[in-house]
Amino acid sequence: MRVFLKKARARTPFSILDPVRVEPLELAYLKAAAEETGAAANIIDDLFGLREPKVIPDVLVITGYNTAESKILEEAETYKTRFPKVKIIVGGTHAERNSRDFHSPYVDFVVHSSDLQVFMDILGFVDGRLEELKSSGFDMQMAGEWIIGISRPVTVKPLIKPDRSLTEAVIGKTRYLDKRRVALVKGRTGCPYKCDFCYCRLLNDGKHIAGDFGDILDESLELDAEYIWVVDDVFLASRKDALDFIDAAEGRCRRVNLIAYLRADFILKNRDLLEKLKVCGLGEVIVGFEATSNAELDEYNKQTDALDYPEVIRILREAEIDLTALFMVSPDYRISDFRKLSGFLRDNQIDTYTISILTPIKGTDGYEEMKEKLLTDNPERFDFLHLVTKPRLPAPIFYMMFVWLHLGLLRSKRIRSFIGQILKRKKITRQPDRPETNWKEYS
Ligand code: B12
Ligand code: SF4
Repeated sequence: MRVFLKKARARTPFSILDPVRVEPLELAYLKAAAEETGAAANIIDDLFGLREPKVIPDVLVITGYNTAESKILEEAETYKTRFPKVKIIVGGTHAERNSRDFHSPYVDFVVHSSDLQVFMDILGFVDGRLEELKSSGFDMQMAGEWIIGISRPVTVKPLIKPDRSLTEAVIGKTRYLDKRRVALVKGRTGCPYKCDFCYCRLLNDGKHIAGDFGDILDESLELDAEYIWVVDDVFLASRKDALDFIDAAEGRCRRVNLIAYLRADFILKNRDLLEKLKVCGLGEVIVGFEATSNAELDEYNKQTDALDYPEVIRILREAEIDLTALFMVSPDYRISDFRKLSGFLRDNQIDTYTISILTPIKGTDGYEEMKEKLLTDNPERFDFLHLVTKPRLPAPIFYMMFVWLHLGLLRSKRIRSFIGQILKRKKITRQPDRPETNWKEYS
C-alpha cells in the first residue's frame, strides 16, 4: 500500500520572507507510523519542494493548521474527484478540535486523536488487514453518513520515533531567523498550563504527558543539525524538570544547541539554574510575555506578573541566553497601549520579538463567544496578523500602529543578519529561495 503524506499550507504575510522555516515534523511521525504497518510512505511539502511521485497512492493524508482549513478541503476535493478510489485521511492540530469542519463528501476519515495507533489502525483497515475499527479517535464516512468516534487522548509517552530521512533531506533549507540548520524535536504531548486565550492547552483533551529529557537529547544528538528547536509548549515546567534536564545533559558527552519555550515565571523562580542550563545547551528561549500590564495578563489567566518581566529579560541577558519575546495586541488597544508596548520593547532592549493580534481560534470557547462578532470566516485571516474582530481604533490606524511596533525589529542585529542572508542568497544565486528538493536525495 502506498501512502502520500501532505502538509497543506496557507500563505501568510510572513511567507514572503519565511523567517522561520522548519521541517513538518508531524509528517516524519506519520511516515514512521505508516511504514510500521508495512506501507510505503512519501512526504509531500511544497515549502521544501518535496513533490508528489508520479504514481497514484492508495491513501492521501492531509494535515495543516487552522489557516489551511480551506486548502485541506480543496485538496481533498481535487484528489477525490480525479482518483475516486484513493482514501482521504485528514488530521492534525486543527482537525483535532474541529473534526466536523472536515466532514466533506471528499474526505473518508478525520483523525482527532494524536495517538498514532489510531492512524495505523485506519491504514490496516483500508488495506484489508484489519476487519473492524473501534470508533475512537476518528470520524469515518460510510455510505454518505458520518460515524463520529469518541475522543481518544494520548495517555502514555508515545513509542514511535519520527522518520528522520525528512530532516536529513531538508535541513540545509531550514532556519530560525539568523540560525540555520534547525531541526525540530518533540518531547511532551499537551501543555501543563491553562492560559485562557490559548488553543494548545486544549490539545489532547487538555491532558498533558511529559517527555523524557534523555530521549530528547539522544534524538537531538543523532541529527546533523546546528540547532534543535524543542517544540514542546513548555520545555521545563518545574525546578525538577530543570534538574532532570541538567542531569541528562551532563550524562552525555556532547552538547546540543537548543531553542525552547520557557515561561517567565519559571525563569524568575529558577534564575540560579540559568547559567547551568546555558552550559547544558539551552542557547535560546522563546517566552510568551503576551502583555505588559497585569490587567491584560489576568484576563488571559496567564498567571505571570508583568512587573517581573524586566528582571526576567535581565536574567536571560546575564546568562547569555538569546530571547525571542512573544507579545499580543488586543483589537481593543488604544494608541496609548501601542505606545506602552513600544516603550517596553525599547526600555528593555528586546532585540527579537513577535507581535500577534489576539485572535479567537476555532475550537476554543473564546471563538464560540465571539462567533457572532467575527468580521470574516476566511480561515486564512486567522493567522494572528489580521483583524478578525472589530478594533476600537479605525482599522487602518490599528494596522499602522501594528506595523509601527515591528519597526523596532530593524534595530535588531539578528533580524538585520537574517535579512542580509536572504538578500545575499537571492543576489548571488539568482535562485528562488525555495529550491526543489531532489527526490533522489530524498526517498
Ligand atoms: C513549531 C510550530 C510552527 C512552525 C512549523 C512547524 C511544523 N511542524 O511545520 C512554524 C513556526 C513555521 C509555524 C507556523 C505557523 N503556526 Co505554528 N506551531 C508550531 C508549534 C509550536 C509546534 C508544532 C509542531 O511542529 N509540533 C510537533 C509535531 C510532531 O506535533 P503535532 O503537530 O502535534 O503532530 C502530532 C499529532 O498532532 C499528529 N498529527 C499531526 N498531523 C496529523 C495528521 C494525521 C492524519 C494524523 C493521523 C495525525 C497527525 O502527529 C504528530 C504526532 O506526535 C505549535 C504548538 C503546538 N502545541 O502544536 C504551533 C501551532 C501548531 N501553530 C499554529 C499557527 C496558527 C501557526 C501559523 C498559522 C501562524 C503563526 N503565527 O504561528 C503559522 C502557519 C504556517 C503555515 N503556513 O502552515 C497554531 C495552530 C492552531 C490550529 N488550530 O491549527 C499552533 C497550535 C499554536 C497556537 N498559537 O495555537 N508553527
Ligand atoms: S500560552 Fe503557553 S503556557 Fe499557556 S497554555 Fe498556551 S502553550 Fe501553555
